[in-house]
Amino acid sequence: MDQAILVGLSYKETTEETMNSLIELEHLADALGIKTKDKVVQNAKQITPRFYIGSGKVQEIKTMIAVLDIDIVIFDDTLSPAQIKNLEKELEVQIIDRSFLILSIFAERAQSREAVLEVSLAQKMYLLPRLVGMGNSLSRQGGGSYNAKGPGETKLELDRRKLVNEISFIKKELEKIKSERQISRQKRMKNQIPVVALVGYTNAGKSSLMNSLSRYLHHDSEPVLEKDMLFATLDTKAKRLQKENHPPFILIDTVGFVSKLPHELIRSFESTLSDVVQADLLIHVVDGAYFNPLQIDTTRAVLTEIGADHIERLLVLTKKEIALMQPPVHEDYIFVSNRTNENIDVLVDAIYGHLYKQNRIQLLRIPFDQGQIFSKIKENNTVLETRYEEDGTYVKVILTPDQTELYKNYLIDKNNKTA
Ligand SMILES: Nc1nc2c(ncn2[C@@H]2O[C@H](COP(=O)(O)OP(=O)(O)OP(=O)(O)O)[C@@H](O)[C@H]2O)c(=O)[nH]1
Ligand SMILES: [Mg+2]
Repeated sequence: MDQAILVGLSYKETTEETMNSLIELEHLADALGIKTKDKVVQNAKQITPRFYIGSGKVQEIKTMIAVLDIDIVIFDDTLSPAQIKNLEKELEVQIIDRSFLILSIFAERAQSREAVLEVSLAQKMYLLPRLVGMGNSLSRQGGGSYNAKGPGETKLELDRRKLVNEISFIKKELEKIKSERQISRQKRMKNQIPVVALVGYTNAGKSSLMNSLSRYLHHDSEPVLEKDMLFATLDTKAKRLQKENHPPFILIDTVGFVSKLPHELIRSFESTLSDVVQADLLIHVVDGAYFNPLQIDTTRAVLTEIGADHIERLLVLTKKEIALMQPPVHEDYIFVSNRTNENIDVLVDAIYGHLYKQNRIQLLRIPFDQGQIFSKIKENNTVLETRYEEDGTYVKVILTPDQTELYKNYLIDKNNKTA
């Protein structure tokens, strides 16, 4: 097992914030099987260009490396290629930064072809600007089959060109997958089934919530993977759920967020995250037992970055049955347990409330020879009252605006009442 020292520089944030960030970094390292032996925080007014931290601190870390038998030093922020090189030379151990760590976890977890491509794209985009001055360390990771060496070309130029080619190849492959995704989304739109996406910090309980909603709504599909692990979910899973006598909705589970998520990742996960951007409603899932308000802020920041901040949001806290107190959240939320199913019913009602705010109670008259219309309405809507008369079946039912348009020929009561 590799042993590491974690290093944070506190210059924009408080020492406490930097320390919290290092605790999270420890979890990230742990996810890769790297053991944290110690954490170092330096308070400074600015970054030291040569080593990122001050040279006195570098010497201190050098001593710790010898004493603690350290293999890796992990920095909480993104280092420049030159800083990595200088630190490597001075400390004689592997130097990595937070982005590299997160990218490595994603690479380890990726399973589907799409996720593998997305992660690989992010890693290559991360590497590209770091090629300069990293000739040596890159050749460790490169090793492709390019032998068409032009005259006078250096290894570096070749590596660079190879990387650029690979990046454009992966982008094209992802485009293809994206267009298939677009088609299935169009199909969904055509059926006008609203989409609800689960978003939130990694390990908050999104996949577990998808499973408890599926259980509650008697959806007999395979449960999705829920696991006490950072970034358990990398692929998008969609399920069509429906409460009895209610219209269906599509529920989407996708990748979790973390603070300082590398931009390369956000960019390469664009097509996966586009499901989130297209959703009609977001369920922002927050860990209610190990509550940390920073995780709410982080999720919001990522949502803004991917352009999903305009979508309506429902705040849901999980792990109610083990929470020791009511978390200090200054807005409305639903506190659920995926273990005991407490308040899952409340959440379902809230989802319907949000999706169908514009629903109205309508009175329809359906002629007897149109039985199939009546069956369809019964299947997808809340029927409040049914009366059989000479000229047909009278149905009092809650309709969406689209359905009202669809059934306008059967409408009796033109004065809409709010559902
Ligand atoms: N006690 C308790 N544990 C829960 C609850 N909800 C989720 N968990 C646990 O929390 C851990 C993380 O749950 P996941 O559903 O995998 O979390 P996620 O948000 O999908 O995480 P990523 O896919 O990694 O982003 C798992 O060990 C779950 O069993 C809950 O209501 N109560
Ligand atoms: Mg998950």
